[in-house]
Amino acid sequence: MSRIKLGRDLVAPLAFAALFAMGLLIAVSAADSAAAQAQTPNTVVIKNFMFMPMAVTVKAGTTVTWKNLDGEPHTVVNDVGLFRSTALDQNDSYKFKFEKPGVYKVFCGIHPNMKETIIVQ
Ligand SMILES: [Cu+2]
Repeated sequence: MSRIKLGRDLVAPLAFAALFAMGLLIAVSAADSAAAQAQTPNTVVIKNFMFMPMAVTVKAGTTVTWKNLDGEPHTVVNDVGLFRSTALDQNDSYKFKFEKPGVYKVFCGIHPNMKETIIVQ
C-alpha cells in the first residue's frame, strides 16, 4: 500500500516537471524562430544583379538558401568548386549546407562580377 502512495507522490511532480520542461522548450524554439525570421541570417537574395547581403556570417552546419528575384537567370558558384547551382530562374532557390568553418567565395557563373562571401564560423 505504501508503495502505491509513494508512486503517486512521485508521478505528480515528475509530470509537472515534464510539462514545465516542454513549455520551456516551446518558448525557447518560438524565440529562436522569431529571431531567425527577423534577421534571416542564412538567406541570400539575388536582386538587381547582386547578392544581398554581400557578406554573410553563419555557424558551421548552417544551410544557406539563395533566392533569385531577378527576371534574369543567375547561378550560385563557389570559386573552388565546392558547389555550383544550375541556372536559377526568377523565384528559384538553391541551398547549400556549410559543414566546415572557413571563408567561401561565391559568384554568379553567368555574371562573374556578381560576388559575395560566406563566412562560416
Ligand atoms: Cu548572374
